[in-house]
Amino acid sequence: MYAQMVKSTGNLKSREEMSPEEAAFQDKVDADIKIEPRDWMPEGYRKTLIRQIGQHAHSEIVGQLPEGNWITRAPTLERKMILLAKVQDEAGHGLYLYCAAETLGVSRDDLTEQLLSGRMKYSSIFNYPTLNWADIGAVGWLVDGAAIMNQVPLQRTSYGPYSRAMIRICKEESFHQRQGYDIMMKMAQGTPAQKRMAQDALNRFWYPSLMMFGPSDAESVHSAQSLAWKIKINSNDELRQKFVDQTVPQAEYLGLTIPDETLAWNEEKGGYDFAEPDWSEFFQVLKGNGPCNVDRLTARQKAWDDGAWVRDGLMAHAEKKRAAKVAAE
Ligand code: FAQ
Repeated sequence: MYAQMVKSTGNLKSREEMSPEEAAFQDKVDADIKIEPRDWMPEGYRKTLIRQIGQHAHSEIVGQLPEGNWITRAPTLERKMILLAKVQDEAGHGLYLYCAAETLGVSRDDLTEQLLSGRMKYSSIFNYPTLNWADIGAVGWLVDGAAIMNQVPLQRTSYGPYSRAMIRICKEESFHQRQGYDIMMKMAQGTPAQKRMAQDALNRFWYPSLMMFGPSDAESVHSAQSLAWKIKINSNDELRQKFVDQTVPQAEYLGLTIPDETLAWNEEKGGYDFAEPDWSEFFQVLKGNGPCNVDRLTARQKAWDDGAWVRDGLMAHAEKKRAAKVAAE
């Protein structure tokens, strides 16, 4: 349905333009039959999946950095254990997703190289700093909240390995969102200074969280084709609207104010009217000019360089085993 409303509609092939393989592939997708690694698939489908799954994997890995920064500074032992578990989950999510991407014929090393050289993106949200403990609450509540809104439908995505990875990931994301909301609840019900910190974190993370869903449908380059292939199940604007509708009552319960004076319930559409984020800021962040882009990539480059001896050791061990096997034959 949304395929008609998004930017790239003009590039979609009609049935008549499809080759017999493409038409048979589209029939499978339309019938909700999962596409598996050995099945025939259009090259564009494979490339789009590598891009989306790879970027998603990078987001999980880079997404550990803003929170990892606060593990040593968590206010209590319990909060530290919870945050540690959450950040470890994110590493696991990255690994499931790299494995899903590898089934499409790309190696994890290649994906990492593309991230470090700036040829592949990761979610814009992780280029914003976490300045204090309330920000960790806001990340869990809003960033994981937005991530779940996007990822729950992706459990039904057409590519089998991606869909199965998302089912596992979504189970853990719900706990992540709860832990963030729990931090916000404690702070919002705390001292006036703590409540001010919670409001300030909401003020800073609200619009970057809305940007997580991607540009408006009118500007989304990939949506029409991705929706037709069921790589994406919902359009960017549709998910952004659902996120706002879900989050406003949660903010009200906390006694916090969404930083949007235009926010108003629209009876007719059955959802909130809300202000768009500053899209010029979004595109600047994508170009590498966000507050933390340089820090994030520097940290990932250092991790990659520091891990070189482990990779070299594993390769040497594999080579030794291979040579021993050949000698025994
Ligand atoms: N950031 O045509 P569209 C998490 C790019 S959750 C950066 O609409 P598409 C969990 C897009 O790549 C976050 N770039 O693109 C966690 C394209 O550029 P390209 C990760 C963005 O793919 C929580 C261009 O703009 N989740 O990590 C963004 O159809 C807490 C045009 O856009 C996923 O990746 C953005 N926000 O729709 C971890 C979910 N938005 O590639 C730690 C899976 C758009 O042509 C702590 N991905 N771009 O150069 C998706 O659902 C889609 O890829 C969208 C974008 C919806 C993100």
